Amino acid sequence: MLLRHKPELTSADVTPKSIYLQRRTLLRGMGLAGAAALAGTSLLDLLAPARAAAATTKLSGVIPGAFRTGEPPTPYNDVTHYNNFYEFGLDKTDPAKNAQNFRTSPWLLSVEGEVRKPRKFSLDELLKLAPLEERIYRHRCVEAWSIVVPWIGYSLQALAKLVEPTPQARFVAFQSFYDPAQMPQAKYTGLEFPYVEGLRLDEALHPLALLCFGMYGETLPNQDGAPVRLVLPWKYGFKSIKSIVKIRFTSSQPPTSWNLAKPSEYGFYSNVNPAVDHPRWSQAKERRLGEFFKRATRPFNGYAEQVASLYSGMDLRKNF
Ligand SMILES: Nc1nc2c(c(=O)[nH]1)N[C@H]1C(S)=C(S)[C@@H](COP(=O)(O)O)O[C@H]1N2
Ligand SMILES: [Mo]
Repeated sequence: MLLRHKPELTSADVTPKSIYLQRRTLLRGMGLAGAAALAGTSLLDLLAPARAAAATTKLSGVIPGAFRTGEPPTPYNDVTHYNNFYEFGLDKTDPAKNAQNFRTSPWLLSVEGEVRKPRKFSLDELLKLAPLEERIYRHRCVEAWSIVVPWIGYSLQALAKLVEPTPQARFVAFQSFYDPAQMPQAKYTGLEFPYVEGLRLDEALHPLALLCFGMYGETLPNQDGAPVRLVLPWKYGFKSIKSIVKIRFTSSQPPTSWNLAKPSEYGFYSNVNPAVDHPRWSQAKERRLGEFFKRATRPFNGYAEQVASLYSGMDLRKNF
């Protein structure tokens, strides 16, 4: 018998966090230079002290999804200790420290606005709404660093279908949780809170747009947007809003946090575009966390084949 179909394994099967961490401990004992060469990791990464992570749990029943870049995932420790989550501070190392005691349970996500069936979902309801897929996406921050992450979730489309958007729905607005008592660092960052984001309806319904609950086989660490966030791999990282409590379907274009803060630097669309520089730096190259040399940034972060048609006829210099 020919075994033509073979199941692809997910991170939960082969590379749970424990193995990432065990491997690091092992390598540390081998002598740094040799270990770094063997692992293909940067010396800086190995020299970093072992760092605590907020509690996460394994997600079960995760199936390999259709979108899986062949590139190797960025080490878990880098993805969880180099974050932007301004509610928990300005520095990349702040969220891992300051989000540890963030309370993410119970959690309610309200889906409302131009929909026939507005509804509040508990996290358990959300986790059962559609099969959980592992998708390995490239993720490119506007600050020119990038990561490759095995995310877990399903297309936002699945949730949208359930609430039945009305014909008036043309955009989708997203809002993060905000509690100044749990997030005392937020007020020093210069952004307004709660953090808000938005998409055109067709962008939100694109199969690549991921409603995300986990990564590397487990639930999201707090600093990465627990318990539920967006991941939009063709857009700059700030569009991928974390710790979402509200999704509102609207008839007009919603405000977005970075556009409110600096409209000359951050537009509504924010598609990854190496041809359009940020006013203060080039967007032509990026540094993958854990690597030394920069690599070229690709149009739509390498997802042009899937998403470019959403923007046909639009001037992407004007609509940045
Ligand atoms: N609520 C909220 N969501 C947010 C942010 C934030 O400050 N607050 N930062 C954004 C930015 S700028 C980036 S690059 C990504 C970072 O996601 P990561 O830390 O999981 O890599 O989250 C985005 N989502
Ligand atoms: Mo970012």
